[in-house]
Amino acid sequence: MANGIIVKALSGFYYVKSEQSEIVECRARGQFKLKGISPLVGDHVSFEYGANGSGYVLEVHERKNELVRPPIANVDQVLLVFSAREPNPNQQLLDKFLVHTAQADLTTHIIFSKCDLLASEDDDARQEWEQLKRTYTEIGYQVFETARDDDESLERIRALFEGKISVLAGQSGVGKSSLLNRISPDLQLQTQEISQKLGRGKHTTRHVELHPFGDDGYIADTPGFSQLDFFGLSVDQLAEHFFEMAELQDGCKFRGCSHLHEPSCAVRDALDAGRIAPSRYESYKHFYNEIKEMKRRY
Ligand SMILES: Nc1nc2c(ncn2[C@@H]2O[C@H](COP(=O)(O)OP(=O)(O)OP(=O)(O)O)[C@@H](O)[C@H]2O)c(=O)[nH]1
Ligand SMILES: [Mg+2]
Ligand SMILES: [Zn+2]
Repeated sequence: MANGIIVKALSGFYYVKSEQSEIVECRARGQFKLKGISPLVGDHVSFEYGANGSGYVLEVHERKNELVRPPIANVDQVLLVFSAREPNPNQQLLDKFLVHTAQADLTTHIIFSKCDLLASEDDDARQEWEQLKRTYTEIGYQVFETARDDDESLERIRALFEGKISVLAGQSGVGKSSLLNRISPDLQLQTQEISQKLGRGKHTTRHVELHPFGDDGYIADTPGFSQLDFFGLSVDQLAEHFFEMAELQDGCKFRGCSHLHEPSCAVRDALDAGRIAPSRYESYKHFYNEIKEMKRRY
């Protein structure tokens, strides 16, 4: 038996990078299938060689962490890419994704891409954009901005990748593959203009793949998504994943305060005082109801 890491999953095949750095095309054939575990990119696995250089994944080793979307395991950090325009930012989706990665206990940084597209807009639009960015820096997220001809931010992002396993995630068309191509030109990942008619990306990247970066890092390019469901999250855990609310919760009068209607709620007080962004509170309320509704239906 040999050991390796799954670097790509496609049409029922797992591409395992062995300890000798060769890529072995494998099928799954192990006890883990009975337990309902399906191998993910990023999984450390044991495999055996079959005929003509292909192989079989026999065992999936214990995971450090895993994400449902994009499906990947054992990453050190998530870089969430959100474009300033084309497509326009969908803040609720951003907040939802931040809950998703917080639930997986993963460090997440935000990359606001395509900032060059704001240059032609008026002051109001630019101020609105500045406000959106400030919302996330004030919560404590590390925020990066990229633009077509900006090499400086690229260097900062490159430094972030050094020695780590990173995954890029975000809607289709925000420029994930383009960013990786600029950082590692050898990758030559496929990119494509967004549909001007629909204002969204064309789902150009179709699979999750880990690409080696530097001496011991990996970066994963992933397909864009525009929808995300809450799995295994109850309403009373939700506020924990809104970090600016989580740190205030102890100040609420009632234990298990939902921050929706109880009196003496520290979260709503902070909202009234302008210390919590109304957009974030809106997302919280929206998700709260969504989780409730999901529970009711299933
Ligand atoms: N103006 C501008 N356009 C950009 C920038 N980065 C990427 N683009 C364009 O955005 C389009 C989509 O880029 P992709 O890299 O294919 O987007 P993606 O996030 O990988 O999309 P999926 O693979 O579908 O998830 C391409 O036409 C890129 O040239 C940028 O910084 N500024
Ligand atoms: Mg792509
Ligand atoms: Zn409260």
